[in-house]
Amino acid sequence: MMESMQRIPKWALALALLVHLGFCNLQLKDTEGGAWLERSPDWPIERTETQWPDAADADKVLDGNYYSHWNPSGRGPWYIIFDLVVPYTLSKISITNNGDTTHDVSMFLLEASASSDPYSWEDVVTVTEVAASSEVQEFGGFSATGRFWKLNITETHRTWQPWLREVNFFGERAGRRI
Ligand SMILES: *[C@@H]1O[C@H](CO)[C@@H](O)[C@H](O)[C@H]1NC(C)=O
Ligand SMILES: [Ca+2]
Repeated sequence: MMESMQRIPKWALALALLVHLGFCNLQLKDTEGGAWLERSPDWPIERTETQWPDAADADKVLDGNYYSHWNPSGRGPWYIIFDLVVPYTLSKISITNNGDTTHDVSMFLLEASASSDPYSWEDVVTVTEVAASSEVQEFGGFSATGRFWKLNITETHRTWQPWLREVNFFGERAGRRI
């Protein structure tokens, strides 16, 4: 057994390994179904208002700038409705909290709707354990399709309004398979 193994040239083993890794990669890509979406500041079409529409409106969660955040008014819940323009099937969302605990999201609901006139909201996921942290936090384990997405922040760690730095969506255009 050992003797016959030793006769296989090293380059052939390396090649087999590379082919194997490549294959696994492709499979992974396929089961994950998508990518982190390129975002547009025009996506928020409704949101809880802010006293600082220039500096801290909902578009600030989509600008790729860690240092800008959405600072909505009121005592909650606070929400943003995103219009992704075309339907997407999403399977993950990520949010970046401020990291000061006081203004960090602790719970949110995500809902999807195919249309806006009227909306027909369907529950997608309820997340009850968002950490008080300024790290990017990803939440998956769902798959839903819609053009309109509602992020409803139902609780923060200290009941103050959220200072939400960033939101990202992972998925792919609905009805399109690579
Ligand atoms: C957000 O969730 C709360 C609790 O379920 C609900 O009362 C409220 O109406 C929701 N807000 C929106 C904009 O859907
Ligand atoms: Ca930002």
